[in-house]
Amino acid sequence: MKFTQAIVRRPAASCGDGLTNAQLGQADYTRTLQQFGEYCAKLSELGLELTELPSLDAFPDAHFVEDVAVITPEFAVLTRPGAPARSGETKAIEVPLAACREVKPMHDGHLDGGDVMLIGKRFFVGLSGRTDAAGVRAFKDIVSHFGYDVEAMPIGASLHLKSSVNYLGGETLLVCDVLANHSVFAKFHRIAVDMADEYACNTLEVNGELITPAGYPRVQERLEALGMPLHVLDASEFRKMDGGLTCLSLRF
Ligand code: CIR
Repeated sequence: MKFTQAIVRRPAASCGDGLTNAQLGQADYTRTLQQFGEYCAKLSELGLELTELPSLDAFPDAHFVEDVAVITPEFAVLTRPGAPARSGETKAIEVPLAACREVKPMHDGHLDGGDVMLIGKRFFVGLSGRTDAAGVRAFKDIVSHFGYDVEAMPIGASLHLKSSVNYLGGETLLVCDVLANHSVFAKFHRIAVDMADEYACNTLEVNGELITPAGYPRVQERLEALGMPLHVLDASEFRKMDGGLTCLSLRF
């Protein structure tokens, strides 16, 4: 899908207080802002026009905007995030979303945008600690009206589906080995990644170019072999908070 725009949210000074299981220490605010700035600059360099929303101090995870909405060429779904601490973030994204798409709010269940991977007219949705069956049904009720299919799949212990698998364009998936042999991915060319490098599965494709987190040379080497332009960003502070490169923006 060709993207022209992205919505991002500036991290709040409270960002180190967000939810995390990473056990890598607390995110440093100054470094978070620096890495966020580098991320935004990279998206701009790749041709996206950015809308930067203000930080929300009461919601330390709110800069992970990907979880509160899913944007397609025709509409935007306002999700119902699975973590109670994050449910209030949706209110703050409604108006910016409405400026770009017709907004379709979910009314039942729970679903995080990090569990949603769109390929063509098919959504792959992870059943996770954040996204439940009722959420998948509510999401499907909305998207099926626009001709989209939904394929739901349990993802095991990872936070989100896109913590473990991301679409790189063409027929290619970058996927953690635990999900690589799942039947729903059978027709794809799969670059299987060792669980030790799982964080690098959260590599972001933007208009034929890839942005990958620093520190994963084995994954980087395999991405280089694809021949796509590859950009490496330091995402250490986001990683401490269980967040990755896709979570930091909504592209459309
Ligand atoms: C959370 O646990 O909700 C945040 N600390 C991280 C969210 C990351 N979002 C994503 O992977 N889509």
